[in-house]
Amino acid sequence: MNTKKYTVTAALPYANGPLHLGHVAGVYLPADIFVRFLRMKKEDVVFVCGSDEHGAAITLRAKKEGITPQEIVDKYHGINKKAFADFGISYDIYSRTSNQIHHETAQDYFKTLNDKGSFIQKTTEQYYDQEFNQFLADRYVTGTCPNCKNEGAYGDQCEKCGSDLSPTDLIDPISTLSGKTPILKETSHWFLPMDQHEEWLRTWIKEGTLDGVQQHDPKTWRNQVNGQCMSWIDGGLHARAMTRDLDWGVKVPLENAEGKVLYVWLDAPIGYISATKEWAAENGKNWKDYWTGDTELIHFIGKDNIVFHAIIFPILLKEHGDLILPTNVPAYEFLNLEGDKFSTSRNWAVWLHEYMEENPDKIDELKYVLTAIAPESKDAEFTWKEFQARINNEIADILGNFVNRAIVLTQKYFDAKVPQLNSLEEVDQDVLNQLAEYPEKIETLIRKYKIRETQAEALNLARLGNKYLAETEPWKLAKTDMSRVETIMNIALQITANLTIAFAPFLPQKAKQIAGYLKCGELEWDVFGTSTILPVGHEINTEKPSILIAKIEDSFVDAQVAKLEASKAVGSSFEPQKEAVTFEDFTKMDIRIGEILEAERVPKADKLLKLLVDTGLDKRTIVSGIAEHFAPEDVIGKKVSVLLNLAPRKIRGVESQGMILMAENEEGKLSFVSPTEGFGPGSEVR
Ligand code: B3M
Ligand code: ZN
Repeated sequence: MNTKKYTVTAALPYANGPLHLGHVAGVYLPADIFVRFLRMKKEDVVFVCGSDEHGAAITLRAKKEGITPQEIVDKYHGINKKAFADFGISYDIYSRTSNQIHHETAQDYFKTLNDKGSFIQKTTEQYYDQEFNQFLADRYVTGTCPNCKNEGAYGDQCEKCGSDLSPTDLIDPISTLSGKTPILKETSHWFLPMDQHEEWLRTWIKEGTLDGVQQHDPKTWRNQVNGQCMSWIDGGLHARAMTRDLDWGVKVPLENAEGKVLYVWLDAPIGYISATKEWAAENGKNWKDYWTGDTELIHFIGKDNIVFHAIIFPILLKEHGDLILPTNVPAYEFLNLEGDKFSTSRNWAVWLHEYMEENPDKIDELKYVLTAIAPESKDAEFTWKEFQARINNEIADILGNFVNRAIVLTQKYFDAKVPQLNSLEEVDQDVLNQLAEYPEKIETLIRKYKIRETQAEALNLARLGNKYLAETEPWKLAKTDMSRVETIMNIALQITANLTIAFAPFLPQKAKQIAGYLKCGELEWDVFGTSTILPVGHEINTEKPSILIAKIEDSFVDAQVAKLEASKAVGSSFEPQKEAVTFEDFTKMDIRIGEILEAERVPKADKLLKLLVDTGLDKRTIVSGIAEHFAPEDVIGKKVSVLLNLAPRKIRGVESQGMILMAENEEGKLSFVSPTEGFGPGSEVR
C-alpha cells in the first residue's frame, strides 16, 4: 500500500487585517493549485492553514483600533476565513492559534524541547515601561534611527532606511504605551542557540541530507530560498529568544514564568501541527501520519518568512525528534500594485473580500491573472490594464474561443453527439501525439513548483486545439467531406475534455463549466492525455453554451483604477486616523469659542504669536505657533476655537493658558476653526 503523504501548509496570516491580492498571488493561490493537483493525482494530502493570532502584530493593531486583541482576532479571522472560502481556497482546515488545542500543543512542544535541553535560559536587559508595568516588545519602542536619523523608527526596524534594529539601538527611545522614556530592566528568557545548529543546517540545505540520509532534492528548492538561508548561515546564526514578556499569547508552561508567553514565531509554525491535529480528530485520521515517516512537508510562504520556515522551524522540528523536516519551502517574492507597493496604512491595495463582493462572477478570471503574473522568481506587478489584457487575449480568446467552437460545431453538424473517428491524417496524428505529452509536461512542472509555467502549458493545450481547427477548417470541409469533419470534431472534443483536467487546479469553476457543456462529469487524471474520453455517440449539451469567459470592458478597468486612486488620495496626504478614544476621554476636553483681542510676536521666536483671548470666562494669554501663517494685525478680532483646559505651559518664558485649534490642509496651510455669525466668546464646542 502506498503510505506516502503530503502535508501542505500556507503561511498563517496574522488576524490583524484583511487579505489583499499580494498575499493571494504569493502564497495562498499557488498552494491551493498545488494541492488541487495532488488531489487529482489521488495523493494522500492535507492542506492546512489558519489565523496567526498572537504577537505584537495583533496587540498593536488592537491598540490602534481601540479594541481588545481578542476582538481584533475574532474580527479578522472571520473576514479572512470567509474571503478564502468564497475565493475557493480549498483548505482541509482553516484553524486559529487561539484555539485550546493549539495552546496545549505549543506548550507541550515547548516543554518537550525544554526537557531535552534545547533552550538556554539567559538574563538580559530590556526596555520596561514603568507607568504600564510592562516590558516592551520591539515594536512598542520607537525612537530615532541611529543610521538615518528618522525619528519614527521602530525597535525592530527603521522603515525609512530599512535597517534591522534592536530597541537598544534607538536614540531617545520612547514607549508607545505611555509616551515616556522606558527604563532598562533585567528579564530572563529561553533562547534557542541557533549557532549550535549551523553545521547540519548547512548540509541539509545545500545537499538535502540529514545524518547522511537524503531528505529532499536541493535542486528543487528555489534559488532565493537557498540563497537567503546560506547568507543567514554564513553570516553566523545567533541565539534567539523564544519567549517574550507579554500578556497576549501562549503562556510559557513552566514555573517562574509569570507574565511570559511563547515568541510568536515559535508558536505560529506549531500552529500547522495543531491544525493537522484538529483536522485529524474531526476526520478519523492520525495526525502523526502526516508529520512522520514517508511524508512530504511543504510550506508555501512569502519571502519575508524564509528564515522562520527554512531555519528556525526545522531546528525546532529536529530538536523535537520524531517529526519530519520540510521537503520544500516554496517562497514567493512580492507583488506590487500599479507601480507601488501594496500598503495597508496608505490603503493602496485591492482587498480580496472587496473584490469578491464586487465581482463574484470573476473569480477564476482573477485566479488566472494572479497565477500568470505570480512573483515566483522575482517581484511582479498587478495592473488592471494587464488584468484586462490577460483575460481578453488569453483565456477569453484562446480557451473560451476554442471550447465554444468545439461545442457549437458539434451541435451544428452532429446534433450534439460525438462523431466517430475515421482514418487519421498526419495533422490529426500530430495533434494526438502532442496531446499525449501534456500530462507529463504538466506534472513535471508543477512538482517543481513552477506553477506559473504549468498554467501556461494548460493554455498551450487550448492553443493546440485552436491551431488544429484553424488548420483543418472543418466549417469549410462540411460542404464536401463530412467524414473528415467527423474525425476533426471528435478530436476537438477530446481536446476539450482534456482541458477540463488541465485547468481543474487553476480554474476549477471554468473547468466545471466546460465539463457541463460536455456532460462528461469530473474527469480523472488517469485519462488525461488520451483521446477516447468521450465515447462516440455521447450526447453533449444541446443548448447554446453560455459564455465561458466574458471580456473585460475598458470601463471596468477605468473604474478600478479610479477607485484605487481615490483611496490613495485619501490615504497619502493626510495622517491615518489616530487611536480610538472613549466618549469619556472626549468630554474631558473643554473647547469653546474665544475672541482674539490682542496679538504680538514673541521676540526671537519666528513661529510664535502671543495672543490675548476673551474666552467668555476670562481674558487669558495663549501662545500659538501660527506666526509664519498670520501677521498679528490679521488675527485681531477673529473668533476661534480654543482648548481651554490644556494644562498651562511655559513657552519661551510666557505662560500659555490653552490652545488655539487650527485646521491644516494637504498643502500645510492653516485656518482657524471659526463659528458662523452669532456665536460669541464662551460658546461651547462639543
Ligand atoms: N503570520 C507572518 C505573515 O503573515 C506570519 C506567518 C506565520 S506562518 C507560521 O507574514
Ligand atoms: Zn533609518
